[in-house]
Amino acid sequence: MIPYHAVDPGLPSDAAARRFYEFMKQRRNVRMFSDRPVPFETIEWIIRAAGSAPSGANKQPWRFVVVGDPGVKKQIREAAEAEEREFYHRRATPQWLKDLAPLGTDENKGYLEVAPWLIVMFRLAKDDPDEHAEHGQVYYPVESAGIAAGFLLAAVHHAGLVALTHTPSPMGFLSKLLGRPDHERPFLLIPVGYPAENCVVPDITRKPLDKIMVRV
Ligand code: IYR
Repeated sequence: MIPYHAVDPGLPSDAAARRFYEFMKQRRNVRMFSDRPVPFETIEWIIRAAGSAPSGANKQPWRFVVVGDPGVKKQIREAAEAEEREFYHRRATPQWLKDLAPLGTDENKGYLEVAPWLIVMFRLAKDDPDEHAEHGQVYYPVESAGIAAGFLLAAVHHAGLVALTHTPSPMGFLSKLLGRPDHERPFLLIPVGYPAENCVVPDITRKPLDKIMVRV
């Protein structure tokens, strides 16, 4: 065990918490990206932040595959759009389509080529192999990856960039296209970049506190 030192926000906790809320509520999922370049080093810092998340038994069951190559981005776009065509025209239930309508989404995913970076996040179903090719266990990998994804989105926002939590379904094509091993399972496809100049987002709201919190 080593000593733990809390951060000093320099403000009372309620003011500090409120400031962070005001910052985070500005974050939005964005589907209109600029092709303005983002340095790779920025992406590295964002992924370090994501990788600082807590995880089951500290197994850190995640991998972040960073795609900047235009040819690979094109392949991902084409494969994602093929799945999305199936989704919008066959797989989605009428209720699902109705629930998505306010977001104005469709099968066209041009942003997968426009955004300078795609972070393809995988969760590990087993730990990475050791020198004897033995895979250790991981614990709560979905919860762990979800927490790391939240850290990643906050880090993107903090850097003045935007992202989208995109889940083309099924996502198996990402394993194939990126040549990932079987113990890595596609989790989220996250384009990252600057917003387009004319970027707009759906006019949606978040539930108020009394709808999400219960005090006992
Ligand atoms: N994957 C599709 C559909 C979609 C599903 C959900 I749940 C969303 O919150 C948004 C979209 C798409 O990306 O268009």
